[in-house]
Amino acid sequence: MTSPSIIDVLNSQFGINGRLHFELGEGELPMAKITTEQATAVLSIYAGHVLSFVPNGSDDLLWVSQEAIFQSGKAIRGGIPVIWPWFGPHPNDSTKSSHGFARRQMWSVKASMVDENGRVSLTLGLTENEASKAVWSHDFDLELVVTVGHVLTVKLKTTNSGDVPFSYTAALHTYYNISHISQVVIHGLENGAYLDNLEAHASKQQVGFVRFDEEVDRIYIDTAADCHIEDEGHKRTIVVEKSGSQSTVVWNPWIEKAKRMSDFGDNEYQEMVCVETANAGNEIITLQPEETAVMTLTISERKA
Ligand code: TA6
Repeated sequence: MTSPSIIDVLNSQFGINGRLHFELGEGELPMAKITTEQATAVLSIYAGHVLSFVPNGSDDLLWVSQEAIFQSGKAIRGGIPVIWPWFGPHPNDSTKSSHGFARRQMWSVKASMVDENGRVSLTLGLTENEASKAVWSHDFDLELVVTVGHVLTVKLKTTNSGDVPFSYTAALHTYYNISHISQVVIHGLENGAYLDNLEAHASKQQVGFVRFDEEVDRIYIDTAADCHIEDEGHKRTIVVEKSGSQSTVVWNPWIEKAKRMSDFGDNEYQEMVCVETANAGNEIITLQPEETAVMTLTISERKA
C-alpha cells in the first residue's frame, strides 16, 4: 500500500467537488485549480502564488512569462508574486535575495470554502522556518486568502507571532496581461509623488496619466488610490482596487532589461505591465507582538 501523495492528501482535505481540486503542475509543483460560475483561477501552493484569473468569456487578467521557471527556490515570473518581508534589495545586506523570501518557499494549505454566492476561497499559510530564520530572525504568521468570483480578491495577512516588534515592507507584485504596452494608459496616479528606481529613488511627480515609451520603475508613495489599466487593444479596463496599501509600484522593463532577464522573453515587455499593491519605499509597517496587518487587492475587468 503506497502512502497517499501530497495531491491525494490536499484533495481529500481541501478539495471541493467541481469547484476546487489540486494537481501537480509546471515543475511538478502542487497547483490549485478553481472553477466558479463566473471565473477560473490557478494558484501555485509553492510561493503562495496566484498564476491565473480568467473571468468567463475574457482573456486572463494575469500574465506569466513563457520563460517562467517553476522550481523550488526560484521566483515565478508572472502572476502575483508575494513580496515579503522586504521590497527590493534587502535594506542592509545585498547578499540576501531581492524581494524577500516568501515567493521562494513552499506554503501550506490552511482552508478552503465556497460561500453562499458560489465564490471559492482558498487560504494558504507560511510561518518562520529554518530557511527564513537564516535571513530574517523573526517569528511570523503569513496568510494569503484568495477569493474567486466575478472579481479576484487577494488578502495578505501579516501577524507578528514573536515577542518583539518587527518592521517589513511588502507587495502583491502583480503582472497584468495587456494587448500591447503602447496601448495602455494607467489612471489613478495623476499628480502623485513617486520615487524613480531608475534614478536612485529620485523624488518626482507624475504629470498626467502613466504611459509607456521606455523602461518605467516607480514607487508611487502616499497613495491609497485605485488604478485603472485602460487597454485599448483588449477593449477593456482592468480595475485594481486596494486597501491596507500606501504605495503603488509601476514597472515595465522595456527592451534592454527584458533582454537581461533569463526568465523573461526579449519581446515580452510588450504584453505585460506590473501595477503592484504595496507598502514599499518609506512606507514601512511595524507590528507589535500579536499584531496583524492586512493588505487587500481586488482585480476586476470592465469591458469597453
Ligand atoms: O517592482 C519593480 C521591481 O522592483 C523592478 O526593479 C524589477 O527588479 C522587478 O521588481 C522584478 O524583480 P525580480 O526580483 O522579480 O526580478
